[in-house]
Amino acid sequence: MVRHPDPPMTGRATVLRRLTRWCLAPLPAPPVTLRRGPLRPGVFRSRLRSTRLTGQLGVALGVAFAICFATGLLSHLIQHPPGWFWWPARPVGLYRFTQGLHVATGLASIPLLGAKLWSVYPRLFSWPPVRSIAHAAERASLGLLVAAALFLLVSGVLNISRWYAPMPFFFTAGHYWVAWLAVGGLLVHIGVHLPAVRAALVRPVGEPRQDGLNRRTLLGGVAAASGLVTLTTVGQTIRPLTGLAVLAPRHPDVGPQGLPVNRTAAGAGVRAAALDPAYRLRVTGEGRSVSLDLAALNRLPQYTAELPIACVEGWSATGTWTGVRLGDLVALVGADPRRSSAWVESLQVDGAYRACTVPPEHVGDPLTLVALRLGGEPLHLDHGYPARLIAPNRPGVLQTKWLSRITVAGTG
Ligand SMILES: Nc1nc2c(c(=O)[nH]1)N[C@H]1C(S)=C(S)[C@@H](COP(=O)(O)O)O[C@H]1N2
Ligand SMILES: [Mo]
Repeated sequence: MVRHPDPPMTGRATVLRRLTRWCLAPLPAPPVTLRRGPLRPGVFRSRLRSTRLTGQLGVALGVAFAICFATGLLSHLIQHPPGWFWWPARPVGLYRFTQGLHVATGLASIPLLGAKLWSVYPRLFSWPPVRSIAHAAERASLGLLVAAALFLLVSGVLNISRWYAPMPFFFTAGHYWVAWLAVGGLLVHIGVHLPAVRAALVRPVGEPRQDGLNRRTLLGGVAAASGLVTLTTVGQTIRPLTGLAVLAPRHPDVGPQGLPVNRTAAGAGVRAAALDPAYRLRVTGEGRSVSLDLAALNRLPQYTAELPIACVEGWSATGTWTGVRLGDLVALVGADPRRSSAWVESLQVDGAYRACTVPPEHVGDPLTLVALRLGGEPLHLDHGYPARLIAPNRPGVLQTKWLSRITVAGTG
């Protein structure tokens, strides 16, 4: 009898089955003489640790990370908008809220992550260290998740403290890409552990009370720590809590004209150009161009708006800004503000925040100003004298100071 070869599907299925079996096959146990120190049996005795505790901390941490990731991704999209993305100019303080939430949930995650790692770290020393290839892969992905989560929290804290020396990479790019690694690792982690966590979260009937009480005390302590971190930092964006913000690196009312300064004129190397009597703001449209000195800017209709500076670093503060509507300048060169975007450049020659694009929603918004005054006085040199951009619902990095040129482009 002639034997036919297996049809291709069956062949592939066999390979898959073999691969799965190979991945799950128990590996030979390492020699018992290696079982020393924390690898000895019964070293970790705390009765506080349980799947239930780990699960509850995991749920809290998962929620905090999800909010942190969503708000961080939003901030990234606003700063680097792909074609499909759209961000409105109203409500005025929406970005202030989402970015405040990003930094607050990140900070509140620190005690949660600490407690969660404490609750599971004995598993690092489980015996045998790897049971199978699949087990090794799961441990590796968990290692990646823990490393990514620690990286995000540490780099985030360094960023809001404006301490860049320990970060030999561009903060925003590193923070952004590692967030994707963390999300991938988190999804794998949730997929692997969901059944066990779900079972442990449904309290088994007749669970001894005293254990539950201890666990609750611990959870209460962790919640209190997270709450305390939030309470002592969130005042950098919520004005009535400013007095409590002892851990916040920035205070929203400390700085020239009662407002913090992110980068000074000296730091940006623009002092001379900003103070030069020959200063002009050049507005260029398709085929038309105007050049305005400070007196000419002051002669245009002036408007006042209460708008926050909402820094990506989590601090924010409201100012009373007065100046010319960006839409009026765009109209001066014959363009329709509601159908134009503007490329706004600073006197600053280099640096990541020397220029930005203002999309039509913001160009056409009556609150988007080329501000000449703050709190009724001419802008302080460090707040962008002679003229700066201030627009509703935008990250601080997009509120360009020391404007030199506005290039208008129609959007059809
Ligand atoms: N030209 C220029 N504009 C800039 C910056 C900068 O570095 N260069 N920093 C931005 C950032 S990150 C913030 S938060 C705001 C802060 O404005 P303020 O210093 O007036 O508070 O300015 C923005 N405008
Ligand atoms: Mo900022």
